[in-house]
Amino acid sequence: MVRKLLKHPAWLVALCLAPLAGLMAAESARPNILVIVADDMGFSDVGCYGGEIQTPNLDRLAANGLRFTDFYNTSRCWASRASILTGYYPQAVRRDLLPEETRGEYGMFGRVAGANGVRPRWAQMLPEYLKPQGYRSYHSGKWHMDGDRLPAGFDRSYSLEDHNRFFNPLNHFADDVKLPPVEPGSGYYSTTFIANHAIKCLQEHAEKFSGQPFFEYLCFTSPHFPIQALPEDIAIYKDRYKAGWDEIRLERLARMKKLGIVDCALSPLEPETAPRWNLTDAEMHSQISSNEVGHAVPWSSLTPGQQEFQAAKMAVHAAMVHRMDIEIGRVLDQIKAMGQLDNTLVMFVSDNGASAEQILRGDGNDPSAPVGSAKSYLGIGPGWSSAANTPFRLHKSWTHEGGITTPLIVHWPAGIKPRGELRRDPGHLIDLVPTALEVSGATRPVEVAGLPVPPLPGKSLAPGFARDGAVKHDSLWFYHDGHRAVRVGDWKLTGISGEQWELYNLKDGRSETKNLAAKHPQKVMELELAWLKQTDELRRLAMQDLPDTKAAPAVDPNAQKSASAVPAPPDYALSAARLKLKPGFADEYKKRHDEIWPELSKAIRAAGISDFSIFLDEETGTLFAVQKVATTNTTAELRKSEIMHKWWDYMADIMDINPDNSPVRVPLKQMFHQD
Ligand SMILES: [Ca+2]
Repeated sequence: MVRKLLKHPAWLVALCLAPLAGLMAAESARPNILVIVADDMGFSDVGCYGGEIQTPNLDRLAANGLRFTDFYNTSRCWASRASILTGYYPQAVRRDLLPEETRGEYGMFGRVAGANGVRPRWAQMLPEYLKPQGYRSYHSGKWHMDGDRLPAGFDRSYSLEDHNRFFNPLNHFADDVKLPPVEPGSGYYSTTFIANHAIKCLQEHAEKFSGQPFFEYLCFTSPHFPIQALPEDIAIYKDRYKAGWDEIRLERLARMKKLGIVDCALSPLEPETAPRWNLTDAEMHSQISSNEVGHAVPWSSLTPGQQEFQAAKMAVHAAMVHRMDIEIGRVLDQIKAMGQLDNTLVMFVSDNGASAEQILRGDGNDPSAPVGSAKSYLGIGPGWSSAANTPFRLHKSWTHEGGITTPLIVHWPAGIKPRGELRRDPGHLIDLVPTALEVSGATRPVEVAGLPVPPLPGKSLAPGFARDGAVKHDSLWFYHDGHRAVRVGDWKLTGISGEQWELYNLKDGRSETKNLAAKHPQKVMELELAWLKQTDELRRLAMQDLPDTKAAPAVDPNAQKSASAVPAPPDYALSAARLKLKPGFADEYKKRHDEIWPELSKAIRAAGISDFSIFLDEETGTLFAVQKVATTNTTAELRKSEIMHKWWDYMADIMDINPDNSPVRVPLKQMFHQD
């Protein structure tokens, strides 16, 4: 019989509410808030980050505000939106998958998580927090969250839920009510329509609610694939990209260095790496064009026909960003006409890096349709995605810098004195909610529906408005689709799914070309532990309102379909340590565990070890320490990377014993889970 004797207290993310000292004068204590989100836009696409695309409106915001150079998203659409709106890492609110769940939509012992995940009730969205401060909230554009907009606290919403058609969407909603599909050729273009909706909301606000502040959440679907743009915008760029992606990357890097955005070498192209769900080359050639290219190969290796086709695609990408900037300008003009531009906190970000995806959805691709027109369905592919993410490595969905870095332009003349400065403090989309809370004076409830509301992991950026170096995170954590990373100061540990960790000192260059993992194994271990701790904590948060695993939904053995869709919890956990005890110790331990535990837990906490439980097997007189991160399907993966061995040695060291020198599998049915 195994009896649970000890349970460690949960490891908590540090409470990160910024000091109120960063607040500006009373008159700007309740600024309007405008969050603008681009979709799949690369780090260096806009002009003020080194791009050749004309973005005068964003450039003007940057010149009169701030640009952050080391700001991060989550590398994927829905995950980033969860962070922007809730302030949590997406995994904490079941809006992205944890390591054991990478191959399916069902995690958390049968609860849906990921792109279709449902937030815990405590994970409210920003409008709910702003409402008591008198804010009215408007949403215009992409949503990609669970639930509808009005129940989340928005007063008005235009939700575009068709990610395949820029000219004739089938699925879109006004104030959560479905609208009729748009007829092809009716003059609709989503980027313009989304801005029109925002302007309409702001006009109504000026008419009826001018005494109240507003929060406008403006989410464009540009330049996400399928690349589709207005012919007049495409015409501006039709010859611009004939020089090819290698040349554009060099041009961009030169401008970025001049602007002070980065100071590093250009990462090499990675021809072997493309999204695993992309069409094969053969499929691309038969279904799209014989001139389609599925890999980031040198531009000079392309045929003239390929070069022409590829240059035409990038002209559409540029046109999409170009039009988005024009529409942002129109929204800003409306705010200016209301006399509110000075006291509106504008924050512009991209939800992930540029995308290398080349797939077919929606109505598919008509090979006879002009590139970028309504009937074409194209993605820019890995070559141009690498250019859009200059000078960084890889693309949307990876956790190398190209996937997770976003521009952040902040503009708020009434609240930010510096003009045109750069901010190098690393930050993350989880910081936007704390920032909005601080500038608005809003607070969050301590409890929702009887459930405690966990502290936010992000930091308010407000102290950074005055000076660089004022916003410090202990660490920033990343996980998506098997790729993972953690950044602590200038150090970054990152890994491609199924591959070894890579270690970089970003101070030496953010292009991640010099892997220091072999040179600094201690640093690898230190950062790995930081990543594991955070992973553990996010799992705890995601599951804290779920039933105990013993009460997980039963899998009907006769229902094969259901059994495969909702996997049962894993049968075994890998014990990090197995301690052979002297005879008689079991009884003594049981009697005295209340006094032994405080000492033991103190030592464990001091060593920085996170979630685990200790179990006593009375029959064999064995003490097991089971690290919670290992109670998953990823045990094999973790063991491969030798994480378990490190934990094991760590435990042995702390507890001053000699562990049995082999990992042991503990049947879960013999264990009592944490509640
Ligand atoms: Ca996206």
